[in-house]
Amino acid sequence: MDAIRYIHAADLHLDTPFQGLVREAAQEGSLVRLMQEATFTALDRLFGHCEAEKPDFLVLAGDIYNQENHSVKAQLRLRDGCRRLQQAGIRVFLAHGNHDPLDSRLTTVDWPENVTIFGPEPERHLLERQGEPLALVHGISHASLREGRNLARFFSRDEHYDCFQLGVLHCTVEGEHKADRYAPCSLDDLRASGLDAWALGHVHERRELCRQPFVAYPGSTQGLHINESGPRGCLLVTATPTAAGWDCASRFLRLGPVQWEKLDISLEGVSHIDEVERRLCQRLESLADSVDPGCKGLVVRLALSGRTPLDTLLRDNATRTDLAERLFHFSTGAPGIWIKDMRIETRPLADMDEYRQREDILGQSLRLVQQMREEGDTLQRLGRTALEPLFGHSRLRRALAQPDDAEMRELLDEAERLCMDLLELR
Ligand SMILES: [Mn+2]
Repeated sequence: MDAIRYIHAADLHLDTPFQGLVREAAQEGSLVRLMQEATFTALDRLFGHCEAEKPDFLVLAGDIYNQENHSVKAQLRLRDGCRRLQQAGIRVFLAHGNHDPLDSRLTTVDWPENVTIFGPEPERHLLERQGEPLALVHGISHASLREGRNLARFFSRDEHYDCFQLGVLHCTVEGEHKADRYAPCSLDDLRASGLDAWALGHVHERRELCRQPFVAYPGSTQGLHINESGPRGCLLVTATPTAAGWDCASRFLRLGPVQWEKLDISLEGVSHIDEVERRLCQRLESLADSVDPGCKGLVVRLALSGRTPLDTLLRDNATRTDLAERLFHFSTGAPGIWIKDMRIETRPLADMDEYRQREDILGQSLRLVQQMREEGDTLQRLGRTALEPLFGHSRLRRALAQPDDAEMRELLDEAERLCMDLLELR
């Protein structure tokens, strides 16, 4: 038996509008167009890689469309690409996920013959090479928006075929994403199927969960928000037969042209605003130098930290606007850099110990802050009381998530800075 090669992509979220971002970025036309087309550029690159690498087949493991009512644009662009692959003799296997379940409103698209769309019940499709079985591809689509079934348990190896067997599934492997329960399953469920490999979708971070069977999430093809940073793309998997089963190795291929990044910049001891500008420019330049040529745009969150006498100045909105304006020329570079926002997490240079010893209300407040920092219980007790009007409110309670420990600590830091700003006589 020969090696088998397939390209595995998932979570394409075609036609994601990036509305909020596009509204904010109104001043820079080319970046806006880049964003609006980003998920489609990723798709075109995916088909380009298929044509160049000539894998045996392509797998799309769910959340192909961003919305339930898949846009006509997205469907037709996908169909165009599948036609290209038909010309190249490449089969396409497509499963639907929680963002694009089967019961959602589908426009009638006449898919070319090389495309297989999995239905709501498990299916198996045989691929042959020169009349010999090459691979058996198992798959299923989410039937509805809230697919709560353990779909992995529907899969089992077909012993009639002595060939590579792959499962295609949009699911949450337990321990990966605690909060959501879309088609949950465990790694043991996947192993129990007896399949040689799994091409999964749903988790937007690229992750290899197991070597044998080979279980992987390729991650989103284009980062969708600031928490999906770094290059995004698909996996080119090569499965080689060995005495002990199939040995799989994957290679990452970048697809999305827009990359999200968070830059933490320390201003510890910096006392001149020129130096702030210099550091920001330097970091943005080295970020731009570090990315591969497939990155055409960077959307960046800047977080400024450290103890600096400029703390108060930096907290002034006008300062942030002025600094952002000074960085605007980066937007026309290659790649173009757009500053999404600037977070000020700096602290004043003051000698906090000295302040804490004062007998006035500022000293008392700062001592209390320190106590809350050291004793988690006090922070929880006093903090929860302070937040009670929000979380006790019948309607707000449903819209807000309770802050976790890290968020409570951030709130405490913020409160400390407010005390310094409001209670210190200047
Ligand atoms: Mn998704």
